[in-house]
Amino acid sequence: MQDHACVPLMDYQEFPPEEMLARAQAFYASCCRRHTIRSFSDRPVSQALIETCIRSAGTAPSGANHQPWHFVAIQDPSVKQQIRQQAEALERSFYEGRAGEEWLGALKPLGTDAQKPYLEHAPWLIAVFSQKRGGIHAQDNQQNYYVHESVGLATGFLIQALHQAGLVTLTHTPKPMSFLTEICQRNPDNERPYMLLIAGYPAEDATVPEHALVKKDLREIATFL
Ligand code: IYR
Repeated sequence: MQDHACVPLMDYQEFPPEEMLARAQAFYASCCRRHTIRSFSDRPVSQALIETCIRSAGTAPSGANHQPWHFVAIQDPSVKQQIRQQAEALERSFYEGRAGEEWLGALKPLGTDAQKPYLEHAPWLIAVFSQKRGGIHAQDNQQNYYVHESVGLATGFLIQALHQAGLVTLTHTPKPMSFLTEICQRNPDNERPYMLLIAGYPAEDATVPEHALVKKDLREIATFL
């Protein structure tokens, strides 16, 4: 018995089976062309484009549809400069020992270090925040559920939306990220920084580490019963 309000599913699109496989293959091919980039051009990107990609992120499934996320999209050079300063200070202590040998060893093939010039060069930084309390309306104050899973899904949607639009991204997680709460002026009692995405065009000499091209085979990531 359904005692909740519903509307008929009106926008589902069915495709013929051959077309389905071709569409899945085309999407997979596009996913294969997505690379995490650490060298960005300073070419501007319109706010309208970023807004549309964030709208896509906002369609992600979430616990009780509470949409427990907030995106702060930053193009202001002085805010980007503050973020770079704080992130690089944290990263210096990370690379100078806090990370430990095993972690530093795992990062070696990526060639990362404490220098994060892209935090100023890239046209957009998008700080993703998770919310402990909320609801389907922004002003609600109910418990949120599966917050980490929900925000992870929305962030994945955002990365894919930016890629499909023709931009490149870097997922950056300085540790701890609490400085983002202050710089972005978010409420620390309810919101936690989840991730910082850098978005823009790649620099002309952008590279992809060979290490990042190694993807597990289907048989290693999936089991069919
Ligand atoms: N946050 C650091 C270190 C780092 C950690 C992981 I795990 C990576 O996949 C990449 C980098 C940095 O941004 O350099």
